[in-house]
This record gives sequence, structure tokens and C-alpha cells, in this order.
Amino acid sequence: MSHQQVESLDTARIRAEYPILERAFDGTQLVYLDNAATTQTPDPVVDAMSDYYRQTNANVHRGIHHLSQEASVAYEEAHDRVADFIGADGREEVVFTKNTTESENLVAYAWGLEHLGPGDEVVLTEMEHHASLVTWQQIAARTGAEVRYIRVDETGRLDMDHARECITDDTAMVSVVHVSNTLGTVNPVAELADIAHDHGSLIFVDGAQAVPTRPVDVAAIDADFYAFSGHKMAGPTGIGVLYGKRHILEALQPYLYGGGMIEKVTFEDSTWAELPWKFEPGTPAIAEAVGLEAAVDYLEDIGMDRVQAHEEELAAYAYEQLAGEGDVDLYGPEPGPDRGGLVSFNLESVHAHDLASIMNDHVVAIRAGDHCTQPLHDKLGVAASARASFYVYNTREEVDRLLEGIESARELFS
Ligand code: 7TS
Repeated sequence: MSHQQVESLDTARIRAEYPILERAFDGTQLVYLDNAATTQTPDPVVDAMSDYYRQTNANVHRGIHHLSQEASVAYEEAHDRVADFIGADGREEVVFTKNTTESENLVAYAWGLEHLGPGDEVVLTEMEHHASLVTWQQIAARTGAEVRYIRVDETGRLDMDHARECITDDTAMVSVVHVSNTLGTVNPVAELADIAHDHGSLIFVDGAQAVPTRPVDVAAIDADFYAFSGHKMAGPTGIGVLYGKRHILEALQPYLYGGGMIEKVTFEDSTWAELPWKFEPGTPAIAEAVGLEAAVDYLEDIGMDRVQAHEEELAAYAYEQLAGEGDVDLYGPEPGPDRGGLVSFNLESVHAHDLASIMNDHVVAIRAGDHCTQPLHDKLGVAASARASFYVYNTREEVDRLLEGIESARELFS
């Protein structure tokens, strides 16, 4: 998709729904460029949750009284809305969790402990977030399975020849990040799904940075599992999603047990509720589910193709400005169709943490650290990097504030 084909966003109108963006520190207005960590929450989402608490609040699971009925319907319909948004085949394929990390753990424990053993391989990539890397590493160690990593090449892309070598008939699970939160790389997940399926393996896709920033169709990818978090897509914290193909979820044993997920319980044994409730024990995050639904409405009103075009345009602008400087190391592919809306970099003379601290003096919020990709940073030969990440409310002027901050860090340390 070329950016020219997509009508640009009315950022002034969008920003009016985010009072937090009006905040100033020591008289300087905030520039928020830490969206890959958490996006800000617009009024319609806050209002939906506030209305829920003011008017509807009750426990779900179909109590007899009016409020519980209403809360149950709202909670269930939030699943339908999310299913629709990602191309899932109904609410049965959409499990609400706490976040992407819990979605990873759910599959690793429920599926991994049951199906992995000595001789099996789990294939990850060198750019996995710790949510996937640490989880599969631990479950593999407990089951005797082995972990292999698809190489990241010098351009910041997956080495697909190496992917074809790593994924074999011994592979039981491929777990791959859709959009890297450090490199910005958009991985060919549909192609990886094909390769995995050709070898009889399942594929789990970590969509934490993808669903918030681009149209995603889990069926077109042919992902077996797909995970993301509400708080990175204009929604609330405390809610995440695990998509799973219906027949796979049906065959899976529950991960957590308790009330709300059972069909029948005797002193001897229990049977499980239908999907997706089988995987949602206890009182769930009901207001957050309502907020997530409002976030989906909000993003669809804008249009995911426009969300994508807007932040890729800002990231490309930041990338190109920084690439023009001799003392900036940039990570990940050059702006293009396989690069998302974030920029990680190092200024040669300044440690990333010092840079983030100077940026904070300029009231520009960026991230510094390993972004939960320590092995990838080891491979890049750096302990940390600075990262600016963009969302629907960011502007070119804000990128300029980032560039000014970098210039002043350069002067301070030269
Ligand atoms: N996967 C990816 C690709 C991520 O970027 C993150 C969070 C997660 C999984 C975990 O998401 P959570 O909602 O369960 O925490 N990434 C970041 C980040 O880049 N900076 O802060 C959190």
C-alpha cells in the first residue's frame, strides 16, 4: 500500500480525545513516543469503561438479575467484536487473557506440557520478545524439547533460508513475532505458517505490535495461535487476547481451573464449559473487555490502513532524519513494506539510558533498554538501545522535538 493512496489522519481531532497529551512538565508540553510499550487511551474507551462501572457493573456468567445479564452480554459481545476485528471464526476462537505474555504462557503450558518431549523442537527467532523466548525456553527445558532460533540477518530481517533449515519434521511449534518491538521488522508470518504446516508443526504468532498498527487477518495468515494486548491498541491494561483455531482449542486441556470454566463438577471429576469460557476461569476483566471493544470500534472508525500509513510515515521520517547523521546507529530494515512504525537506535557518544534521560528533560518520552529482547541486543553487540515508537496522535512536529533532543544530547556529550 502506498502512503499516497491513504487519506492522512486529522491528528488535531484525534488529539482532542486524549487529555493526557495536554500534560506539561516544567512548562513544556509532553511528547509521548513510547507507544510500543503502551499506547494512550482515548476518551471513548475511558467513557465506555466508566459507563460500565456507573451503569452495568456486576459479575458475569449469566446471573439471574438484570445487571448480571447485561454485564454477561457485554462481556460476550466484546469477544464477538474482537473476533470480527482479526478475522476469527466467532467468539469460540477468542480467549481473553491478561496480556500477550499470559497468552504465550497459556499455550506453552496447556499445549506444550502435553505435546512436547525429547526429540521435539520449538523454533523461535532471534528477535523474539522475552514473553515468547523465555516461556518456550522454560517449557522446552521441562519437557526435554529443544529450542532453535531462526537467524536475523544484517538488515534486521529473518534469514528465510535458515528458517527452512530450522523448521523440519521434528518441529512441533514455531513461535514468531509478527512485528518486532525492537527492529520494527514485519515478518512474513503467512509464509512461515506455510513452512510450519508443511512439516506438521503448529505456529504461534506474537502480534503484540501488529494488531495495534495494521490490518491483521488471522485466517489469511493461517496462524494456529495469535496473541496481542489491549493496552498497546488504545485499549486498557489488564486484558489481552489469545486467538486459537477452534479445533485446536477444543482439543486443548484448560490451563487454569476454577469457577466459570466448568460444565459439571462432582466430588470425583469435572467437565469443561464450551469455548472460549473453558480458558477463562474466575471473574474476568469485564470492564476491560468493554474497553477493548471500544478500542476496536475506535480504531476501525479511523481505519487500520490509515493507522498503519500514519505511523509508518512518522517512523520513516524519523529514520531518514537520523540516518542522515553520521553518529547514529539504526537497527532494523530501512523504511519500506516490511518495516513498522518504530525506530530503535544508538547515538555513538551517548548511552541509551543517558539519552532517554536527556529526552525526558526535554519532556519527550522514549524507551531505553533492551526492550525485552536481550539476546537480540547481544547479537547487535549493544547492551541497550533507544526507541521512539509512534501512534495515531503523534505528529511530525513531535518527531522534530525528538530530533532536537538528540541534538542537545550530542552537544552535551561532545
Ligand atoms: N511481544 C511483543 C512483540 C511485545 O512488544 C511485548 C511488549 C510483549 C510481547 C508483551 O506484552 P505484554 O502486554 O504482555 O507486556 N513490549 C514492550 C515493549 O516493547 N516495551 O514495553 C513492553
